[in-house]
Amino acid sequence: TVTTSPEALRQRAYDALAAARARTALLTDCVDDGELTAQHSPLMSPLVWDLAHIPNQEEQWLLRAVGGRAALWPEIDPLYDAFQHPRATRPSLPLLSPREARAYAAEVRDRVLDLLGAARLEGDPLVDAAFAFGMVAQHEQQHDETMLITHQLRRGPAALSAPEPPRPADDAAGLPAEVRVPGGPFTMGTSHDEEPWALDNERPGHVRSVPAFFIDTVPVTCGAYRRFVDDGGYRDPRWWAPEGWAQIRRHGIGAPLFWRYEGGQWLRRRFGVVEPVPDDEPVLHVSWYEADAYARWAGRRLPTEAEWEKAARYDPVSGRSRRYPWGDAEPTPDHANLGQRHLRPAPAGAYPAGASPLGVRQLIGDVWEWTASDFLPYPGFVAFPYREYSEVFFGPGHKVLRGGSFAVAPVACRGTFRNWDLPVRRQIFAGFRTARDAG
Ligand code: AVJ
Ligand code: FE
Repeated sequence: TVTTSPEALRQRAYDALAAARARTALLTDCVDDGELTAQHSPLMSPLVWDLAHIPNQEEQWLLRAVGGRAALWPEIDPLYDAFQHPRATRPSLPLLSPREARAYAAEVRDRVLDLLGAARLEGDPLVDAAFAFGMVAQHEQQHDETMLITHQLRRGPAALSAPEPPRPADDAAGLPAEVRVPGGPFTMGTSHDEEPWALDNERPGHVRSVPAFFIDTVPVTCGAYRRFVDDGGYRDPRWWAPEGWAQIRRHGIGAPLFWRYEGGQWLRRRFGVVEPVPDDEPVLHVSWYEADAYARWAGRRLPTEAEWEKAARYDPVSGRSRRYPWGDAEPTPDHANLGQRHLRPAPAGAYPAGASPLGVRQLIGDVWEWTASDFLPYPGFVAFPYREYSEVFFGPGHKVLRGGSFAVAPVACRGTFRNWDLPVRRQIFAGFRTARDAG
């Protein structure tokens, strides 16, 4: 089911690298140098940090690790090591200027394309099926999503624009609120044979069993979430995990990030524009604690990570797990809202062609979905190619998110893809859906 000819893989790698670079340019050419070097929020790096971190990682993994070349500019490595400098302190580092960062990125990319043209794409796990090239394209796209979060946090007039997402499907109003997923085993995770560019934490594939459960057909909408807010949900400790209650009290939180109540209605700020909160759109910018509290208020719970993946991939007819809810084919604009094609989630009930075999919608794209689960390794996990991608984050401190937002590129999104973050995090493009036991 997956492309395997070396020429097709080489082309796929070229295309993935080019798409990532075009998006990086889109995100950074629309603002001036002052905006690139400013810190728009202590939660984020200045954009110019990402602009040079991207080629620095590309140089380390492709030119040095795969190509065996010497470092182009070894003294800058520590500046762009995410573990050495927290985001809040990055503006005070002697970073490359926007012009230097762009020149560095172009020089690295020129050499990478020469390397890709000449590399034998087999024999070593780093180059097998162009893995390292795919990993680097995914890395750039992940930082593009991070830069889009910085755009959302930035004050001032909009710098980006995009067409509106599709309307809900004709049958959306008649969809059942929830779907029953049968109990029993299914295959969770994947392998490099099935998914050549899967990252280490998605592997290995293994059998999991989950009891039967019900899961929401679509993500929780702003309209549903507003009822929780209006019902006093943020003032009642019954719904909240103790640490979540402490966070909302400490910071005076009473609604999703970017929402405000004004003139008798809920408004939100979205990429520099203030607009009424749209009732039919999946809710965004809630922490894990807010998602958990809403679910408890609604008499439900968050799905576990295994439940989410079974709902997304399990085909009850064949018994096998698909690459995506709709099948094994790569995402098209008919399947899912991905790649920053739109600057918002599509309304609940859109993308009927992207539904899972059991009829669950919008699992891929629109909003990252918080799950109940801690970020943990699968049985047999092996860190590859570096511990700092996944392994150092395993543990109860991070919760898993699944499915990908409108800001995730197709290359960094699939039924097995795992994201994670702190349960207090709100600026990411995260929402959720709820579940309940069927028994
Ligand atoms: C997987 C999205 C949590 O952005 O912190 C980027 C991805 N890792 N550079 C992050 C990543 C190294 C990572 N997440
Ligand atoms: Fe990075």
